[in-house]
Formats: sequence, C-alpha cells, structure tokens
Amino acid sequence: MTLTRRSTLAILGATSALAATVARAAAPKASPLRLWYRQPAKEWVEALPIGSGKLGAMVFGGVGVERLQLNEDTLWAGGPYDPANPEALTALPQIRKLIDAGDYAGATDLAEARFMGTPKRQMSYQTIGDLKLDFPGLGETGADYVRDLDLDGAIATTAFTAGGVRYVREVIGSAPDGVIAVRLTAGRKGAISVDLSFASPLKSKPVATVEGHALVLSGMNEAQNNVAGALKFECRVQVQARGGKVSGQGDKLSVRGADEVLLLIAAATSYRRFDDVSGDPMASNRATLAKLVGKPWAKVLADHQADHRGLFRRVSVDFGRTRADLLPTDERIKSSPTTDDPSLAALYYQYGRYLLIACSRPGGQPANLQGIWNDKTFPPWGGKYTININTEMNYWPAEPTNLAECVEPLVMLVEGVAQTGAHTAKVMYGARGWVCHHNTDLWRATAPIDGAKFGVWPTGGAWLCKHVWDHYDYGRDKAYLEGVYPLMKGAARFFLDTLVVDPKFGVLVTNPSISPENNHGHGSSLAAGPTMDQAIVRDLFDNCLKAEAVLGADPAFVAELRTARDKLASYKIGKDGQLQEWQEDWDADAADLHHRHVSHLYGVFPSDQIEIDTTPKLAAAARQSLLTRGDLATGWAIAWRLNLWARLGDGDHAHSVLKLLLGPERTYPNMFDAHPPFQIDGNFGGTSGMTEMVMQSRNQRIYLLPALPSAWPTGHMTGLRARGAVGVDVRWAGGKLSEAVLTAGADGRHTVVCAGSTLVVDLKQGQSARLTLRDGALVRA
Ligand code: FUC
Repeated sequence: MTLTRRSTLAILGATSALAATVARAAAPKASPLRLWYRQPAKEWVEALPIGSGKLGAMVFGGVGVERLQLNEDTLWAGGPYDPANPEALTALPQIRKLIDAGDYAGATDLAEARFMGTPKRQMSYQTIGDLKLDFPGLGETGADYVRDLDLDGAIATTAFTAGGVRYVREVIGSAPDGVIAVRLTAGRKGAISVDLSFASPLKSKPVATVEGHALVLSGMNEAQNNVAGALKFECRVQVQARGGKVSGQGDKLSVRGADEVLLLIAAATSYRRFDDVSGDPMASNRATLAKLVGKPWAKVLADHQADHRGLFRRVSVDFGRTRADLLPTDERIKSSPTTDDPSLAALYYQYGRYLLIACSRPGGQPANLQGIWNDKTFPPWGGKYTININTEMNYWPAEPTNLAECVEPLVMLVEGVAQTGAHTAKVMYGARGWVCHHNTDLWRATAPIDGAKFGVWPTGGAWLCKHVWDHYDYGRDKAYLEGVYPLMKGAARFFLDTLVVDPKFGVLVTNPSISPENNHGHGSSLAAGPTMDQAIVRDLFDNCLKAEAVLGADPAFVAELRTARDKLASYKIGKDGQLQEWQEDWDADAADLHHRHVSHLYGVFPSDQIEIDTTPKLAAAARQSLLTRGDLATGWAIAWRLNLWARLGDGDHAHSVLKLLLGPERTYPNMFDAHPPFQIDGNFGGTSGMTEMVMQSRNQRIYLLPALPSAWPTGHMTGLRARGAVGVDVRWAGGKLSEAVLTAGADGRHTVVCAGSTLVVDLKQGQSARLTLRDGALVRA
C-alpha cells in the first residue's frame, strides 16, 4: 500500500513534527493493522486487549512491573436464580387499563411496585484480578520502548532495552489451546528474573498457592443482590523456564536467571449452564495445560495465528493513507478531529473485527457490555447483556464483515433465555412462548429490572431473534434454521398471546412497554405500542414466515401470524414531519429531544422496513427525527447514528459522525469506545457503520457505495458478505465504483444497485461475477 499525499494544510503542518517524533521512537513499521505506543499504560483504557474468546487479558506493558488483568467469561456474581415475579400477573390488567386511560404515571407506579423482577437487579460480570510480574532490577522505563498490538497477528508485544539488554514480551489469547500465553525473552542469556503474584479485588477473597511450577488462584465468585455466589473458579499459571531456576514461596512463584520464560494461563469456573454449576474448574485447567506439555511457543503461536487469521484475513479495507498513520495510536486519536487520517478509521474498523474474534467464539459467552475485558467486580451497568440496543450492536458487524462463527455464542444465549423466558412469560404474563426484557446476564434472567422506565419492555428477546434469523439469511444453512426455528416461533408465540387492541387506534400493540429509555413527556415512559416494538414484532413475524417458507409444515401457525401481522400498528408521520416514536404524536413533548436512544429509527437500521428508495416518505420522516436528535451522544449512540446516516444515503454526514466517534472524547487511547465509560458496543457499531457506507445488503438487494464520503475518494473493502450467502468485494477510485466481485456461497439471484443503476446477477454456488460501471451503468466486466 502506498502513501497518498493529501493536500490539506492540517496535514502539511503536522508533517515535520511527525518526522521528528517517528525518528525518536522505536516505532514498529507503519502498518494499517497495528496499535502502538511509546509508553506503558497507566490507565486501564490504555492497556491492550487480547483474548481467546473465553479468556481475556489487558496488557499494560510495564517495564519493571507488568500487569496482566485477567478475565474468564463465566466469572459473574451470583448463582442460578429465578427473578419472575408472580404478583405481576394480577397487576398486568390494571397497568394496561391505566395506560389506556392515559394515566402513565399511575401505570409506572403500579409497575414499579408489582411488575418488576425479584431481585430488581441482575448479576455482574467480574474480573479474576491481576497477574503481576515483578522484574527485579528493572526500573519504570527502558530505552527504545515500544508496545503494540498487531491485529493481524493477534499478539501484544512490549519491547525495550535496559542495562544493554533488549527485552521482548509477547502475549496472546489462543482459542485453539484455550490459554493466554506469555513469552518473555531477552537478548542476553540468563537475563530474565521475575516474581509472579496475583492480586484480586474479589470480596470473596480467592487464595493464591504454589503447586510445583504453577501459581494457582482459586476461590468463589461474589454474592450479589441477595443471590449467593455459587461458582467455584480457578486460574492456573504454568511456568516453563529455559535455564535459570524456578522456586515457590507462599503465594509467589519466582524465576531467576532464565534465558526465556513461557507462562501458560488457564482459567475456568464451575459454570456449565444457567441452571448448572457442577463444573470442575481445577480439572478443566489441568486438562487444558496437560495438553500443552512439551508444545513449544513457536507452535502455540503458529496455531493461534493460523486460527485467528482464518477469520481476520477474510476482510481487507483501505480508505486511503496519509502521513498521520506514522504516529503512535494515542496521538492519532488525539489529533483526529483536525487531521485527515482515513487509515485511523480503517484501523478502528479492523479493531472491531479483532475484538469480536477475541471475545466471542463458539462454546463461550457472547460479547457483553465490555466484550470480555473488565477489571472490576461491579463494572458499569454490571457489564451485562443490555438488549435494548447494546448486545445487538455488538453483533451488527458479525455477518457482513464475515465473522459469522462469532455469532454462535449469541444464538446459544437465545436458546438459554428462550427457556428461562418461557417461565417468565407464564408467571408474569400468563402467556405461552418466551419473553426477555431489556437485560439478561450469565444466569439468563429475563424479568423486567432496574425500574419500570427501563425494564418494562418486552421486545428484547424478539430483537435478539433478528440475529438468529440473520445468521440464516447470510449463511443459508437450512439445518441451522431447522434448529433455531422453535426459538423464533416461541418468541412470536409470546406476542400472539400478549398483544392487545389499542382502544383508541384499533391496532394490535404491546402494552405495557416503553420506547427505550425515553420519557414521552406525559408523566412517564410507559406507553402502549411504541414504534420500535411494532417494528421489532413485525420483523419477528416476517422472519418466522420466511423461515416457515423454507422449512414448511407449520400452516396453522402461519395463518395466526398473518392475521396478527396485518393488525400491527403501522408507522406514523407526526406534525413536525418526524417519524413518530409513539402511537401519539408526542415527540416534541419528550423530556429529552436529543435522547441517545433512537429506537423508533430501528426500521431504518438495523432493520430495512424503511428505505430511501422504496419508502421515501418514511425515510424523509426518519431523517427529520434524526436531525432533531442531533449527532452528539454517547459512544454507542453516535455509532447508531453513523449506521443510520449511511442507510439514509448521506456519506458526508455519516463521515462527520464517524469523526465524533473516533475523536478522543469517544475513543480511549487503546481505541476502546467511550460511552463514557468504556462500552464495547460503540466499537462494533463503528465497524458496522463503515461497512454500511460501502455496502448495504437489504431487502434482497446489494447496494454498492451507497454512502461513500468525499473524504475517501479511493479505496477498497473486500471479503464482505451479503444476505443470500454471497461474498462482496468493492473497489473504488475517484469516488466511483471501479470494480465489484460477487462470489456465491449458494445458488441465487442478486439485485445489485450502484449509483442509481441496477443489475440482476444470477449465480450458481461457487461462481463469481465481476461488475463495473460503464457510462454510468452497472455491467458485468
Ligand atoms: C442502556 C443505555 C445506557 C447504557 C446502558 C448499558 O440502558 O441507555 O446508555 O448504554 O444501556
């Protein structure tokens, strides 16, 4: 890739300072796939994340003291519990009546008193704590210091020189071997001495012991919200030293005078399922480590990188490059608001993919509010699965950026909440099917929590079902669809049983519900039939109908769905030309006109019920709503706006929103998204939004460059996926498509749209088609 010189004054001004700083540092080769820094991390949001899917570590890159903050994805507070509140069933008709009568505050009070889960809060994701590496004789800094995270190699490296010796420390999270592996090397034999110890903030006070050449931390998780801690956990660090001496003392393990040291870190809890904590973490860790006896670092690394690259290298992206990409990552983020740095956007894009690969792998838990990385016992919002936007946003980029495998944990979560949620549906609503409100946790709790104005929202599970369907729609694996159809059907069944007729408008609506988490200005947030609910339920019904059309044999259910679907409330345009957020035209009365949630625009993105080309009036109303909301919001909320502006076909507006996301107020030095505080959804939403600028796959059509900003005149994005199991490569120059390649994973017909021109392409599985623009028309090249 060659550097393109940009002629903006900002760049030219930065150039000479740049050259000097780059020369001073032991900078890694400029690479579009590398985060790098000239100093160790002081704050957690400066440390670099690595992960095996199940295990995570934040690498601080200290010289005399290295800190590896560790996570295991099932270490959460509490134990199996049932939050369904039986009082809700008798309160339900009264709450509905109050809502129908317009007494929204009264409905809220009653819901608060009798409709909330018990306990009213869910459990938190918790850290294991830190593995501390003390290096006697090394100070705070070293010469020629550099630390980096190579996204392609999935490896964090710290290197520096001290006492004339070059030290290199590498850390990986290996999915195939199920460990975090650390290699310590030095340029002189016998130069490595290190003391290992654990420090954990868990109030349950886990204990560290030495077993031969292993340092072991074991204990229990914490109790929370009156739910006792029921999980045993263990973290086991196996030390292999070449040369030198390993010795243990109390709760410390020491290495002296080694040539090279390898640390293999395994961690596990006794969690098996939301209702089963009978696992044996010690046996599991021993088994994991036993498999690695005699396996050299080179092989551990090679297996890890082959596995990672198998996913990561599917997509390549380039938005152009400037000299700004020679700077350390933290400096680029700081100067990004005023600098032309398109490859920072590309780095952020690929970082999102890197993070998903590192925190969401088959057999593990889905990405929570912080993915897998958390240094607290009670992180912000419990680090849970908030499913009124955040968890879904985590998975927006998964299918289009060719990481379908990473969706498996989310589908497994839906399997879990479909079971616990069937109980909640029965106990709290007297309904069949299953329901999940605005949050869930490791224990797959499904009742409304936190407060009526947050929790009384029955469409969380239904929204998750969109991802369950999308996984089929992108992959076209019929056996998979057969397996998940009962989940979708159960979610739909709940709504067939609980939708009620709105007495004023005569349509079928959810009641009680909210438009997350917005106060409509009429005494509360509670209402009947908020626009988002109607849209989510419409998608759910439609996707069930499509699934049934593939699988067949469910005609009675289809008839029921069709009847209900036709009675769902449709979209409404309000007095200010906006897309109404509620059945009533209340938008202008809302307590916060700039509310971060843009729930009523779900139909534009992530759904495709509203499109600029097929439903232009609704799209214009959505645009009006979006303009009123404004661009500035929390990290994830900016990311949602980015996706929306891309869907509305405004590339330059999308790019200006992206700039807000990439700036230092919304991106920490380690590129984690700042809500603030850290929340990973913004990272994933950012990756999704950039994809949407280049390629959109909706309503059986593939849009090429639907929202390309003028800031990225030349570039490519290859290895994407569209619905219908088709691969898409897009290359452009001078702001126009130069070439697109479609590669079919299944037989199908694809309608491709670019610059107002449409082409229908029929492809058999394995075939590909090369497309280009000729005299403004899309043609096969
Ligand atoms: C939703 C949002 C908050 C936050 C929380 C985790 O409730 O409204 O902004 O992201 O989830």
